[in-house]
Amino acid sequence: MHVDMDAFYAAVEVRDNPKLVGKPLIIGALPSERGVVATCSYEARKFGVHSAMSIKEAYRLCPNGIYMHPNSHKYKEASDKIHEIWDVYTDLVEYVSLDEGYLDLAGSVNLFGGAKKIAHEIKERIKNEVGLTCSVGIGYSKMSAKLASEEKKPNGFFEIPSAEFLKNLIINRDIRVLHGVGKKTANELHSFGIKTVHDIYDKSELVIDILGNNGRQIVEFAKGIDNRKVTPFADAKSIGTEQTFQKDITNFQFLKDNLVLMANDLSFDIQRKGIFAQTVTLKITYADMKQITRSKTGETINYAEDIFKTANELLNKIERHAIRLIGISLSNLSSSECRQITFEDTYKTENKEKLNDVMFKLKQKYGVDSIKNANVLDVQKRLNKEEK
Ligand code: DCP
Ligand code: MG
Repeated sequence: MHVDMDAFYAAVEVRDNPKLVGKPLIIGALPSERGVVATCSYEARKFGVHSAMSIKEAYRLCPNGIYMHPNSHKYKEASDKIHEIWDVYTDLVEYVSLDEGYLDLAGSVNLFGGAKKIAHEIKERIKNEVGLTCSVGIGYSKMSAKLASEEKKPNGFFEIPSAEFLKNLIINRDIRVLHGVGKKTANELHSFGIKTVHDIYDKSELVIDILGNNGRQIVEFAKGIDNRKVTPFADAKSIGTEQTFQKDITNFQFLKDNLVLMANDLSFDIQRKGIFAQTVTLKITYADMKQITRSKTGETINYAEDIFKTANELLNKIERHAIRLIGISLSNLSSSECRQITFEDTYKTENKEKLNDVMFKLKQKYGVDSIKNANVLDVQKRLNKEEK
């Protein structure tokens, strides 16, 4: 099963403010600021606004829309509740993002009276308990389930029971419908006259000639063959967060302060999922749009201070020009800790662990803002002042 929330960030805002119901709502930044559209309500989509478009372009298309900054804490909170509902039905859940996931129901489907029943129960519970709508797809594979959930969006339900059914459904569609065919691959294939899934059947040898192994995969997907397993979160490749600034930043203390907060958020995020990261990557976009990433791989970590320490080391090594965006991502994720603790460290480590544990539990129970380290408070104060 694939579940995907409808217009997720926008839907949370509409839920919390009835004045927004039925309005074109754009989440990302205000029209006077720079930034990109994170998402928008279906009403705004009618004007051609979509995710990842610049706010400037969105404003040109939809000048009467309502523009808002994202409230990430709120979305995370909603997402947690949604994930908890999924977890009732199976422990094989692959959380793709805050609002999207795959559920392998093979082992539990009979227990709950069938996949269709589970789908409707999940929709109902998310509506009643979280106040949001989602689209649910049932399939015989990951790709078919995902396509099924997209088929009747928003508030949809659809089932693709077999490869035969899938093939009939997509045969005349653009190749972009296939998993693994992004913009770049699509353009390349288009230039050889391969536009629809049908063209892939006709010219499968050519697809393989052009794209090699990747082409072989795409031909399989076109035939409805997809043996990918639902892999629970620890197998996800990376988890990250980033921040685009309203003005270009040359003040490195300001950047460091932002890293502290990001490390704090990421740490809570991965601890909640019970995972550790071995690689920390710093992503920077300079004012001239040049992008760089710098990574460091070491012991497995999940504490905010360890994430910050590595990110900060990486920041100290980069060229110092004006910066437009900064981000941290964590990868090489695993569900078990693996690090060397020296004998002298043990006492210190134990205390650190106890403190972390208590703080983590408080945050889980009362929200991420319920308890903070003094350094995080300091940073927040400094950043608030800076913004004023
Ligand atoms: N998101 C983002 N930037 C993007 C794409 C998405 O910040 N480029 C965020 C905002 C979305 C959320 O992730 O609300 C989920 O992404 P989806 O692609 O599932 O889009 P929506 O849930 O908003 O809409 P849909 O109903 O099409 O699923
Ligand atoms: Mg969605």
